[in-house]
Amino acid sequence: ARRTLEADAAQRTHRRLTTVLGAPPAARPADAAGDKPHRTLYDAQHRQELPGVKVRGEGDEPGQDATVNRAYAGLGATFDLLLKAFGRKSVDGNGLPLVASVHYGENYGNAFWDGQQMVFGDGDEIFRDFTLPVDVIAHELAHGLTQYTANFTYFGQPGALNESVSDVFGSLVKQYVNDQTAEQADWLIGAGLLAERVTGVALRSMKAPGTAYDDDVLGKDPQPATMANYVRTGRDNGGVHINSGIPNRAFYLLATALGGKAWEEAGQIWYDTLTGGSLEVDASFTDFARATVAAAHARFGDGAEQEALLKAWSQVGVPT
Ligand code: ASN
Ligand code: ZN
Repeated sequence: ARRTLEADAAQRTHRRLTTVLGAPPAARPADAAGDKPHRTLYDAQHRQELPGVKVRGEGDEPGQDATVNRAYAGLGATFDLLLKAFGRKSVDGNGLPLVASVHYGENYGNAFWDGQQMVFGDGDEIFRDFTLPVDVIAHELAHGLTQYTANFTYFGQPGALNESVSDVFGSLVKQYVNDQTAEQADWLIGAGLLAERVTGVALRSMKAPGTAYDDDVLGKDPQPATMANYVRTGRDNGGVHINSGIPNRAFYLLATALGGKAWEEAGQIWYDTLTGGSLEVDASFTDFARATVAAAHARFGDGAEQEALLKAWSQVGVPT
């Protein structure tokens, strides 16, 4: 926590200097200074045109639509974690307004970040409403965070890193909302999203990749837990939602080895890595792992963090 405060102080100093030097203010609404969220929710009314009809703006009271209210709260929770844990003002670090559309399409069984906003479907025969799990909301918003930082190319290993970063911050937001330690967390992504008829507990498990579901319709969770089982495929952009299991588990191993609130140390290391500017957009797992080691060293020095990190990457078979 001490080092977080130091980082905050450095950032404040930087901002002051920037102000003195007269950098032009970035374009954003006058009421969005960046330390408060600026959320706008739209109802796509089951069409596939974005954004749809505006149904809730920042500060508006909750309405009748629980989906809108969950999305609004989930965006707020993600914004809060970024600000309180990492001193970051919204996903771009500059108070970016957060936009989401719900009720997208008919029986739409997915959610996504389209490069500018979040989009949530109501689900189908396999998935329920995609706003139900807060980690899924945070996952989509974290694609925006990645876009504004490391910007990992959405294919193969950098694509799996892109997906994994969204799962990591998705899980951290859920743990933050529930005030859970790493030991208390379930490390599931999308718990409660699977329809009743599906045999499974979630979309993915960071703790035990490959065990989230095993179902007649959905098939078996295809995620590997280590490099030995890395999946080479052309599907899913080269398995971005599959091989993300490997860095996901590395994060879980680190966070539980360190104990306490996962965003304080493990999350800080991932955040520093993502925002550190040392990674190429086509980073491999090893590039990323080495960058986490450098980030941990810069923030925490030689110590338990460094040791636990090297062990975590070794356990999932990623060479550092
Ligand atoms: N829900 C998915 C995701 O955010 C959508 C996609 O495949 N890009 O990863
Ligand atoms: Zn994703």
